[in-house]
Amino acid sequence: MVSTVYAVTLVCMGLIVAVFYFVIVNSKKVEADYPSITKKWYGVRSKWFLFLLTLGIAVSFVSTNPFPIPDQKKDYPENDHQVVKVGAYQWYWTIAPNTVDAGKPVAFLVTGEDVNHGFGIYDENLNLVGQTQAMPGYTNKFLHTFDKPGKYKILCLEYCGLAHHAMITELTVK
Ligand SMILES: [Cu+2]
Repeated sequence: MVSTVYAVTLVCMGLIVAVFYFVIVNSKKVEADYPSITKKWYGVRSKWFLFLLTLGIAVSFVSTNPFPIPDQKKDYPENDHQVVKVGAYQWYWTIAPNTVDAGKPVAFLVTGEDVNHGFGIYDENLNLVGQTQAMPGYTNKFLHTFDKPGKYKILCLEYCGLAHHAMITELTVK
């Protein structure tokens, strides 16, 4: 048994020595070939890089969409909108007036009266139309023009305590 182990060990050591020998001998040969290999593959590499760069720019260009929210300064000239004052409380909204006209810009002046809330406007299918933070001590202005008349829902978008889920009110767009 012991002699078998010795024999196997010797054979394995021999194999390892053979592998090292093979690698050392052949590495000298590869070193000699190196300039021709690098010349060829550096060329391939720079072409591949240019290809990926072009592809990246093209994909970015095609997949970039315009920012979905209109420019709050440029697209809404000062004093040319309906003003809606919004207060967020635990756990209800004050919203005055709660009826606005479609097709005319609306400025929501939003503040939090106790803790942080999130003012979120949803359409009848509960798709988010727009949102801003309702923060104590700040009045955030959110400008939006409603295209379609209907009953819009106001939901709180920031967890604000026990009855956060019940902070729902309605905005009518005529
Ligand atoms: Cu809330």
